[in-house]
Amino acid sequence: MINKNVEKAINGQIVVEGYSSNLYLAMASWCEGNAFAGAAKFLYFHAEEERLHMLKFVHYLNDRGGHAVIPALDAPPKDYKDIFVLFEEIMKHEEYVTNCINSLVEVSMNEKDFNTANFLQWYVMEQVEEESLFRTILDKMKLLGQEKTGFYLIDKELDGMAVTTAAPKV
Ligand code: OFO
Repeated sequence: MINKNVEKAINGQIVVEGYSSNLYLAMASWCEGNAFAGAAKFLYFHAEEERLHMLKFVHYLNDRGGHAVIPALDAPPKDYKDIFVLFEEIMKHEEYVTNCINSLVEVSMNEKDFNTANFLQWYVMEQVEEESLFRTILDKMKLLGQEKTGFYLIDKELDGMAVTTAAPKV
């Protein structure tokens, strides 16, 4: 039977992953509505990836004899000043998620739940990849410039990246 504090912490992370999925879905919708088809495609993929992050926690908790609770989620923001600001928000959000995962590792270690600590290593590495991915996108945006032509070019770039980097994986 999984430790109660670890169960509570994982249920908290289910909220975070579910919110991440909805956040990127809302961002994809904004992109689609603002003629950024490539960014929309990329973010629709990424929303799905976050849903799988949530699901992986749900299955793990239930497999360990806990109860994964499917939560109500806060509504994500609907509007963004421009696509650069939107990706800056993603970067901040992913840094927040990294901190959440690290706290979860801390809880599992404090409770001597080494199975969970081991399970969480996948997420620890995933956050390294996610932060690196979004940092690269922001760097490219800075290079291309935050004007119409730069936005157009980054949208093309994201269209290609949607296939290669955001394919759902669990
Ligand atoms: Fe973006 O990694 Fe899960 O939340």
